[in-house]
Amino acid sequence: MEESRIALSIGTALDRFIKNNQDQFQYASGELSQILRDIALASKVVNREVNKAGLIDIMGSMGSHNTAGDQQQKLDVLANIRFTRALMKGGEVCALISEESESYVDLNNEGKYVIAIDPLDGSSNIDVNVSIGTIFSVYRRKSPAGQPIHEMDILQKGSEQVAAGYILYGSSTMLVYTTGHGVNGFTYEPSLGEYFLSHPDMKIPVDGKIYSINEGLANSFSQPIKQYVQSCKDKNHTARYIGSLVADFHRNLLKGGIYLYPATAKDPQGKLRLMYECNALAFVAEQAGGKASDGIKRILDITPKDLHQRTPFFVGSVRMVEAAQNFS
Ligand code: AFP
Repeated sequence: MEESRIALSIGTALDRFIKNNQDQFQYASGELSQILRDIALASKVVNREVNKAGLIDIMGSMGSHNTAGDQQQKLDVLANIRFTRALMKGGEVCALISEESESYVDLNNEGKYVIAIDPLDGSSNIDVNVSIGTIFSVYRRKSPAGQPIHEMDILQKGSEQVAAGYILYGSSTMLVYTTGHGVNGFTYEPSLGEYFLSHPDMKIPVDGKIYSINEGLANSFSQPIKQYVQSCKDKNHTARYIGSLVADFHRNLLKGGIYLYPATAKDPQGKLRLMYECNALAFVAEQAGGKASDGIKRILDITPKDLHQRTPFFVGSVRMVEAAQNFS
């Protein structure tokens, strides 16, 4: 009886974990905890819809483009609505930056936190049933509450994040986040509707054997990037590229590896967006003992000048990112 499935412990639910660890946070008033709960809740709704893609009319493109010029998929728009609503409800968040909106949204409230979010990254993979993700960063507002949002609240460096993470809608759905005290991963148990701690204190291997880069663009890589990729081949490393940043990042976090999106002829600043793609994953990577760089400097030290700014992005195992930098 003791060994039957029903007698086994189901582990620590996300809510309990957040509550138990609330004191680690410098401003432990419960607001950040509530934001994490809101993100988790919205992700469950998005997960439900993602799992139904193909059955109901939510696949395919809206026929419109977002600020980055990418075709908006129906699920992109749906995910944006879900996360925005969830984060607006409690009053903890005063401003939202999203891949799907040209400008930031000032919520005109007393909230102390600013969120940057890519509600559904890798969305061109939706229609072909490949993993996609949500990426989020949480910052503390700098200007006094109750006034209109100021540029200094929005254009903060990644090093000023107070929390960040991602949700991976993959073979299982996972929420991985950090509040600057290590990285913890939670797996969604759909029959209970809860996330449970499955990957406590995640650490990325110091070195790895996986390199993830869109080699179809190799003709337009700089010479140093070409040389680095060649060095990976010379070492018989494994090439893995899903084209969904969260999925590629997550695999490398678990197994050790590097993800690179360098400058290309089409995207001379790189393709990925600093504020709602790179910063969050850079924070998670560093908290897991890894490294994130634009090829020269630390991602978290870049002062953004624009909401939708792009940057070259090298992230993953310390030794691999350092080796790639040495070629740059
Ligand atoms: P989409 O959201 O337009 O699919 O872009 C995904 C993404 O931002 C990131 O998740 C991928 O790693 C990267 O772009 C893939 O870009 P390439 O198709 O140029 O390799």
